[in-house]
Amino acid sequence: MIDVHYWPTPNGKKVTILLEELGMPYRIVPAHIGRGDQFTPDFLAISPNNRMPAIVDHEPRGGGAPVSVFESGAIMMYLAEKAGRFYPQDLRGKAEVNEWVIWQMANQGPKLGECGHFRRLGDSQGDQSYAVRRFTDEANRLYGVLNNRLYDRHFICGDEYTIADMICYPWAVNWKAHDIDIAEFPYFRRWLDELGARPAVQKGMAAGSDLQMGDPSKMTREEQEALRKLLYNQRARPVETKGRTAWKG
Ligand SMILES: N[C@@H](CCC(=O)N[C@@H](CS)C(=O)NCC(=O)O)C(=O)O
Repeated sequence: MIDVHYWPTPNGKKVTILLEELGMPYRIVPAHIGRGDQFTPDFLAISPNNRMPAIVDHEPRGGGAPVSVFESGAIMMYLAEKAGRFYPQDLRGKAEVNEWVIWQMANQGPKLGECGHFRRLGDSQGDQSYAVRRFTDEANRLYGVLNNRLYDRHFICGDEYTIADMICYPWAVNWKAHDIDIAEFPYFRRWLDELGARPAVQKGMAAGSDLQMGDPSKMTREEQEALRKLLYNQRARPVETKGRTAWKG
């Protein structure tokens, strides 16, 4: 059984899509990021960057103690490797899938995340026009990278549907929020439609839809400000010393 520490965001849905595609049994453990669950000692022990998703595999290959993994890209690699599916293991095939998984983690996820953030912000924190333009241009560039890639390929890494496709899908699907004119990217659209028709993708995308952050427009000003601070004004945390022995060299 796999525990998925999860909140229904694009980064979380990458993992539930893969688990649904694999038909691997899993249990959602809600990590309510608007309430601060990501800062609890138990969560930080498996995900020291205070971000979900994270998994705990209670039946790792070869037995032994449970294995925890954080960072969605590492989770996708771990699960696909365990199942022996959606992740070619030959030298060339693996290098190519790795490239696109890392592309997603280092480019598509962070840049589209910032694009959405600044576009949603409005002017409550001052003029954001430079940031909005910067990240909307980056979003456009990145949709173009996928569109170009999919011109002469069925899937991102060729004929085979892999974790590279699954990891890109939950971010790509939000193209409207990134001010993308989808007509500009027909090869990307063909891929998006094909993935969106897969029952496992639909189930993975719907996972945890009963988990609700709460509508910010229905919150008091104090509640809105507390949520903003919790998520958007994070600073370094003091080193946790309880139960740990300092490295002496
Ligand atoms: N690179 C990480 C990013 C994960 C991430 O940003 N998770 C967000 C939700 S989508 C989160 O946990 N946020 C909590 C916080 O900001 O404190 C991954 O792909 O796993």
